[in-house]
Amino acid sequence: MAKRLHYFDLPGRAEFIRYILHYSGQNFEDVRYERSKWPIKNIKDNLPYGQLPLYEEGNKSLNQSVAIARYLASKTDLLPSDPWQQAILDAAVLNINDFWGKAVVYLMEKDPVKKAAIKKQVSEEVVPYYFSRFEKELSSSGGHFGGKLSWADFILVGMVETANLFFGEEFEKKYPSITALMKKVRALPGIKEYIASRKPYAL
Ligand SMILES: N[C@@H](CCC(=O)N[C@@H](CS)C(=O)NCC(=O)O)C(=O)O
Repeated sequence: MAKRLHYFDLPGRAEFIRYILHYSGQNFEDVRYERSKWPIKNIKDNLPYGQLPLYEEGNKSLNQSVAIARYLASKTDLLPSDPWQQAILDAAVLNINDFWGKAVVYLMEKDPVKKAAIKKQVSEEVVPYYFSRFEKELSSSGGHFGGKLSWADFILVGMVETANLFFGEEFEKKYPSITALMKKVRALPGIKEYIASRKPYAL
């Protein structure tokens, strides 16, 4: 069945989905739109909520990045079968989402003075608040959310890479377990080759 992922030519809310697809060796069409040309009216108007990513599988389609990632993970070893373990990972994913929800305000702001103030607040307050907690959770459970490699790990890596790109930082550098997890995920079979073949992202 043909699989297609639509997003911008950016990591954002699609890179963790791309990672899951590459890790699980799936063939898919990685459709990328140029952010500078958005909104592309005939595409946006046909999206169920006007936003990307959108995932298509045969004649079915799904929006919401986390739902797409969880669905794809459920066909791999990245989603455990135990409901409690699943809930631990859902909580981790929602915590990462909460982090990004606070950081993304920076991207929306157009006023340069306000933008600089948000950047400072994200770097000095939001990142330390969330990253120290991610670090604690990872270091107390063998380097992974929930104790073993999962889709939640992929989401953290994708969102830290996104934050780094937009803020021009390496936010993970003071956090050894986050750094180690990023290194590990990027070296996984399928992901390693994808990263090697990928053009560097630019804003
Ligand atoms: N909760 C949604 C958020 C989707 C979203 O915010 N998409 C943004 C890119 S990350 C988008 O499509 N922006 C362009 C627009 O709104 O026209 C998800 O996780 O998929």
